[in-house]
Amino acid sequence: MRHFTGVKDLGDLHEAMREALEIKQDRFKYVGLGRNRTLLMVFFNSSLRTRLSTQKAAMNLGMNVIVLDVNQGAWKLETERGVIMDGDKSEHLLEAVPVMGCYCDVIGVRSFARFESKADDYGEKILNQFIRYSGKPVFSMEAATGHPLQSFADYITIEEHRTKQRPKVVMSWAPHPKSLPQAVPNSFAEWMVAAGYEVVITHPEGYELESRFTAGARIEYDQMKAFEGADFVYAKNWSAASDAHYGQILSMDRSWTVGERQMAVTDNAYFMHCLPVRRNMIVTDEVIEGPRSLVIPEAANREISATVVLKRILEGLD
Ligand code: AN0
Ligand code: CP
Repeated sequence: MRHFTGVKDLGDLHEAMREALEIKQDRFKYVGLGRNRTLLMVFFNSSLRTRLSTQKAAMNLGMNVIVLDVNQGAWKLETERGVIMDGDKSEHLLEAVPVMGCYCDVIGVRSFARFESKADDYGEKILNQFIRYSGKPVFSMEAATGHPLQSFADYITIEEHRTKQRPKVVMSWAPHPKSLPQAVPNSFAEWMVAAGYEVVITHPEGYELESRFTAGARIEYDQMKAFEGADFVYAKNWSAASDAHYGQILSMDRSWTVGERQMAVTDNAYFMHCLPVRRNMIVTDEVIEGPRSLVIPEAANREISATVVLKRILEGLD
């Protein structure tokens, strides 16, 4: 595998799952693979889990790791070509990216949607500049439209806990005070359909995701109806994805906060969230602390998904 930006890059999901379980049983099995190889992790945005789990994954594979927080200590970067750089930005991404590529073998990039232009975000402008100009394999650590390392970890977590051949997986929008990207729900929808599960997405009107991510899932605007008989509930906030309201908050309706009322109509569903989560906005204390909450196992599986992805990229190096 050269780059990793979405589910398509992994190929057969069952094979990926087999590798994930193999690594979970012995996470240092491939420790020789990354010898004298360097991972550079570039963060344009904050992170707790991705930062730690990806670094741990690289260490499992024997790699060296460099972390760059672009907004803390690096030069402010211009991303638009053709700009007269007489403002506060000292360096252009078009030089910075190939320079970063000089010092490493693999690059992980976190660059959230900026909500300035839907075309730029949905064209994955920043991630694609890394792919094009770094000369190195690049993987997404959450980009503008997807968070595949998270969805891979979520997929592993569901496979470990499902008791039915084809579980019902419900992704529910929930309220949040700030505009959040669609990356996590886009990827989750795409992966769950690819996994072959019964996938239902519920949200207030106006929060429709792009159909290229949700194709194969059923949209149900009534949250309680959506939750009926669910085996897994995945809560997440996202902002509007439509051209007319891109990046906007259209609802703060706290009746959508996932609590005992909604969980009561499920088939004793597990609760999932990628974290970080705002308690009593997205989910009540009782549900996230309850015996069916999988938020910590999901986070733990981030190490596993990242190890599989890095292993595959290392295997593809010359
Ligand atoms: C981010 C998001 O919703 O995309 C990261 C989630 C992994 N969340 C926040 O910014 C709170
Ligand atoms: N779930 C996740 O990606 O968390 P971080 O934003 O803390 O990395």
